[in-house]
Amino acid sequence: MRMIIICKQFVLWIFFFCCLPANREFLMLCPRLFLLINMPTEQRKIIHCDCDCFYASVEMRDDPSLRSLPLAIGGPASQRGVIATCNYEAREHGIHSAMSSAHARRQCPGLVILPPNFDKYREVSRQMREIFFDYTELVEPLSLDEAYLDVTDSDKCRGSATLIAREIRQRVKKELGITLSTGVAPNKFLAKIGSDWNKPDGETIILPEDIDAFVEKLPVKKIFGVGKVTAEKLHRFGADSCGELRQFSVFELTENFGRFGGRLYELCRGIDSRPVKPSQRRKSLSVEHTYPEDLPDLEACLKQLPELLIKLRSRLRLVDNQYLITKQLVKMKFNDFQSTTVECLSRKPDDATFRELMATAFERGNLPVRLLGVGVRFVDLLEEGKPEQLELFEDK
Ligand code: TTP
Ligand code: MG
Ligand code: MG
Repeated sequence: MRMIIICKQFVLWIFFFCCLPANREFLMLCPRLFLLINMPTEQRKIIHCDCDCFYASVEMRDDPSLRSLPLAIGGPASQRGVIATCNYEAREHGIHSAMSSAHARRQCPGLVILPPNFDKYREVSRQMREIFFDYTELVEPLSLDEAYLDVTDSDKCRGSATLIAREIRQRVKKELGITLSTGVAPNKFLAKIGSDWNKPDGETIILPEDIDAFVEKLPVKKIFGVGKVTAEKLHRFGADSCGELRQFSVFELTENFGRFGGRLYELCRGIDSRPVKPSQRRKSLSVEHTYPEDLPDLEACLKQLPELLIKLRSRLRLVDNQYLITKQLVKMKFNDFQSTTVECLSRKPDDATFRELMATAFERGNLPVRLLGVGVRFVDLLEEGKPEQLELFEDK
């Protein structure tokens, strides 16, 4: 099947190049050919996830008294600082990213400005990626707070991208204490627009049959790569919406916008064939649980271990066989919010060692426990270039 598709693309490209110099008018009359060539060969299911006011959300989670206040994260107003982000409360006062802190303070005198804590944001980002990896290995992070997921072949949530996105939002809220918005669509372009469409804590689902109507009304400014200058140029052309942009041929657009013209021609029709490119593969896999009531002692923690290990095993079975386990670990967060991770070298993680690691972790804090995690670290055999079977651990 894949061979047939590749051959189809190949034949179409040859045809396209033969026609190009000889008969431009032919292709002008035949724009469908251009689309046919650039059309993705299979129907994809892409989810774009983006956290809501990310840095501010993490700070509000750790200090809920900030929730009702206009809050910004950035450099101090007294030292020519700049706002990195702000919560939605502050946005109502006109505060936004990249604004000078001094200006923001003048505009909203009650604004609380906190310095960023990048270590904390990186940790939340890592935990969020672990959640994404439970649904697919095809995760392409774009920044700390956003990523594309290709869930075309995922059998989680009965294979429904809509349900996967919903479950991810629920899990991020419950396990990490922050909200995120998602866009579900057949391609990256539309999924990214979708995640921004109903922010905060929102979802947008764009089904293949809805693409045409959705994109037609979309302002050209929403197309990535269309900045102020291009938007003004397009406005002079009489194209403020994607629907209006469709009246121009691919040649008119490339003549006026260079290579980007071809992209514009596709995007204003909702076509984007870029694949999700996982830029980094997972380095660990863990299962964590925050308990509604603190676990008072080590015995109570050990009682939770079997359930955590069942979940860990089932997730390990889902990852492909190109990882080699090198370590096993236990994570513990105490009721004073201090957390600790204890790990040891291990090719075949076993329950007895998990119990020992848990005891060591508990001794470090000796306080009631609010979160427990168990996991493994990997060597990525694809990177090492020597595929080897993943070893699932056995009970001892
Ligand atoms: P964004 O996802 O662009 O913004 P956001 O998550 O704060 O808000 P939204 O709900 O609109 O998605 O960026 C993610 C983080 O990156 C943001 O929390 C802070 C940081 N950032 C900067 O440091 N400078 C900037 O100019 C922007 C836009 C973001
Ligand atoms: Mg964001
Ligand atoms: Mg973002």
